[in-house]
Amino acid sequence: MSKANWFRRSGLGLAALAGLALPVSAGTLDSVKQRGTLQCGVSEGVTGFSEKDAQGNWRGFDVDFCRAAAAAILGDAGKVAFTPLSASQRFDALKGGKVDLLARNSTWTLSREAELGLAFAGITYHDGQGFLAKRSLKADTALSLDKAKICVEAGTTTQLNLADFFKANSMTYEEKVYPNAAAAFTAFESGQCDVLTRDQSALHGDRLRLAKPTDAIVLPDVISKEPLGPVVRSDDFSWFTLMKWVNFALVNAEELGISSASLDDALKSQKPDVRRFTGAEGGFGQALGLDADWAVRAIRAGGNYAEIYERNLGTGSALGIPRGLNQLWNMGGILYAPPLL
Ligand SMILES: N[C@@H](CCC(=O)N[C@@H](CS)C(=O)NCC(=O)O)C(=O)O
Repeated sequence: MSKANWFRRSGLGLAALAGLALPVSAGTLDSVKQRGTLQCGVSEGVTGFSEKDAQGNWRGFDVDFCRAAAAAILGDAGKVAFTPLSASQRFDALKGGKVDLLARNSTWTLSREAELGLAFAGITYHDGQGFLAKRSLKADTALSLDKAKICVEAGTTTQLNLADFFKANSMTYEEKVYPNAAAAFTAFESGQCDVLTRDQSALHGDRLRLAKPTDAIVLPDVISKEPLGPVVRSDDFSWFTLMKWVNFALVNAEELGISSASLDDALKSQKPDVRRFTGAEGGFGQALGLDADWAVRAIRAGGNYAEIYERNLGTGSALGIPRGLNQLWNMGGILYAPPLL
């Protein structure tokens, strides 16, 4: 891959290319414990995933992952410092040690692991890229977007997939690139482009934010796989293991029927898998460098996967996105967590 192309694919900034973003060595768990705060990188505002509410509190699906991790490690879901990061800033910030964890609607790709030295701690949301089109364009599928003006954010898989899709379908488009999602949205709203392209989950929120939501439609096509998940540096394997198991604990809790409402019953349960989850058996907390009840604390923070999903993205939210692929593997979806064994 040419240097320019590598740069483009990686989304890395100049600081990292110049070697200024020095790798941070192992020991993330100890640093977090000493500091007493988990530093979590989130988006600058993606409805349902991470955004500040009217009171200035961070809310969302990614935010709740950070809180579950802080509760598992520090025993307090409030001990998180959130750093909003644009798409182009996010991996430099993680590599440079500005954050311990990135939970920022980031897609797991080969280049981000092999070229940037990062590791995805599993998948928390199976997404895909879509298009929000002005109704006046009269497009009913992505294949009718030939020659359209399309707004997109820099430093994203979105920009790369857009190019691939038009090339593969022998179509052309006029690309309008913006440094962050807010600028891309404003440009779309003010008519600088006919189409806005983003992960489908975020497009539904964008449409609702338009002055007249009925002026635009989310096209049915999904043109990519966007497996979103938490990201860490690849030089700290214990931290990577811990973040993976926070993710798996949230999913396993749903599968085991352990929710924030039923935690107290779970603590009395005689079922072996539930006892391992609560730390009554197994000693897995210690193996992770945590207390025995780490997983219980993660659930107490904001519930299991289903509770986090429904509150932020599903039935309990304005977005109302059906679980779809993000349903458990034994309920018709593809969400599958290895067992706590
Ligand atoms: N999942 C894709 C796209 C993620 C992304 O950053 N999308 C933009 C919109 S295309 C966004 O949500 N930006 C929010 C922000 O800039 O804070 C990736 O990892 O590259």
